[in-house]
Amino acid sequence: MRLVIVSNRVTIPDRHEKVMAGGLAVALREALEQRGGLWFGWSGAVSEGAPAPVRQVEHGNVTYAVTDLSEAERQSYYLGFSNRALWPLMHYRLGLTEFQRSDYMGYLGVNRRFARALAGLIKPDDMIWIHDYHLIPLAAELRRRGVTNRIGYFHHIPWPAAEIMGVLPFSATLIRTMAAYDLVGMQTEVDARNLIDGLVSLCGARSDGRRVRLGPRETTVRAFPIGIDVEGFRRLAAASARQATTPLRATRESLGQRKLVIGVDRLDYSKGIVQRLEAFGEFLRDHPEERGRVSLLQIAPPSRSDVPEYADLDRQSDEVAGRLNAQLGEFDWTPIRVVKKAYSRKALAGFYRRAQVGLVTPMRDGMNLVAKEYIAAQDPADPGVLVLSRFAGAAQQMSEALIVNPFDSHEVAEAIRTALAMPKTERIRRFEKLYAIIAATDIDWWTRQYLLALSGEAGAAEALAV
Ligand code: ADQ
Repeated sequence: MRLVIVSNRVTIPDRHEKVMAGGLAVALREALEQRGGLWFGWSGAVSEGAPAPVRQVEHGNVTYAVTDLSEAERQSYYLGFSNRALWPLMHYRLGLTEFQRSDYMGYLGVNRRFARALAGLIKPDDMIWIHDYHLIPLAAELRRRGVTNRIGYFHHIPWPAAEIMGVLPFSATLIRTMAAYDLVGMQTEVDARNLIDGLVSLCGARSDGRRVRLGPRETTVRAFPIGIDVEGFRRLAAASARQATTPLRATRESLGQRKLVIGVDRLDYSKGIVQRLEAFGEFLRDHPEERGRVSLLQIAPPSRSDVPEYADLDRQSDEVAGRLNAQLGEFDWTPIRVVKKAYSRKALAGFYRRAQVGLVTPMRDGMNLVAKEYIAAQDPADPGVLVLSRFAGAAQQMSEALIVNPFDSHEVAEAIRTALAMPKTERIRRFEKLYAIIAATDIDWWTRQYLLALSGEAGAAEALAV
């Protein structure tokens, strides 16, 4: 069966591309290249003159089919409903959730247009795999056009409790469209349960464990925790440590013997970057003996800069880092370095490996691939320690990390101290367990599991579960 992937953004690879931020893009490209197929979605460009045509580009065994959005569509579907309503709501940030009826109409309009374009590209036995919150109603729109193929959906971000989802106007109408899928994949069991509860309590569905019946259709809702290419990333990190690429060598030279704590995130309020900087400041204030001995490197490339809440965060993170550096720094020591740019996978792997502590403290996160990348990049003979938010989906699997509540800056500060002081034997013990779990549930495992379940071989998929 040919695989058709649909996601909001499609980046057609070019030979010179070195830098790629965004967990979704990284994970999917790897999956599709292994199998071949079609990848459909927004080109990332804006053009007027509706409806925008679909352009197709062949690249290896993958066909990329992309369409532009009009500026009005970008505003309503992408910036408005997806990123100012669904994103904050699904990350439990009710105070940041901005609902506009016209944005919702734009969101439905783009999903309808995508369905129309996609229906013409689908072959009878294609298996369709749709990704993420931008495209929730896409399967319902495809079904309306008579598409009977197996259609799956994977939700990369948290799915909140029904009480939270119920805040969204039209939530029942939107959630109901989930029943058009044969399989819905969530990052964690909690997310899966929340969706089932929502379908039952807001839409009147009936459920029997993982299966939900709404009208004539039956949908399976299950957790498939996403993984990374662990072995590939481990090799990159080892090579990066040997070769000392330019940014890495410069970091080494500028740090000297100092220890390094690292944070790597898109600049997004869900990632808890400002809270993390404050917690690091608290750690230095509470433990003055550590001053001058350790620095925090926060790598945070800006994203969604034309959403006002992101521009605020950009300013706020500069202010907090500047204030803490001014209060705590010395002429020859800068406590916090914030670098707002993207790096190659190899440079990133090298940074992780050089860092004694990986600080992954989102306020809420679907999974968080950085937690897994940090572990994959460690030197097994002298590994660093992962400090991980209990509100990242990754915490469900990675219980040997130091698990913290990111809302409690004192707890995070103490975890940094514990991590820096942890004896090597304990570091190795924790690392080995963490590495084993991320290696057993890597990106190959994830795609295999999901596609087995979507193709109807659910029994086989269950047998693979760990
Ligand atoms: P994201 O919110 O983008 O993904 P995450 O899972 O952490 O979050 O993935 C970020 C990716 O971007 C990582 O692979 C990281 O290496 C890369 N990246 C970040 N900063 C970078 C930089 N400066 N230079 C280069 N690369 C950088 C969403 C959900 C997550 C979920 C993923 C996958 O929000 O919860 O884990 O999808 O499902």
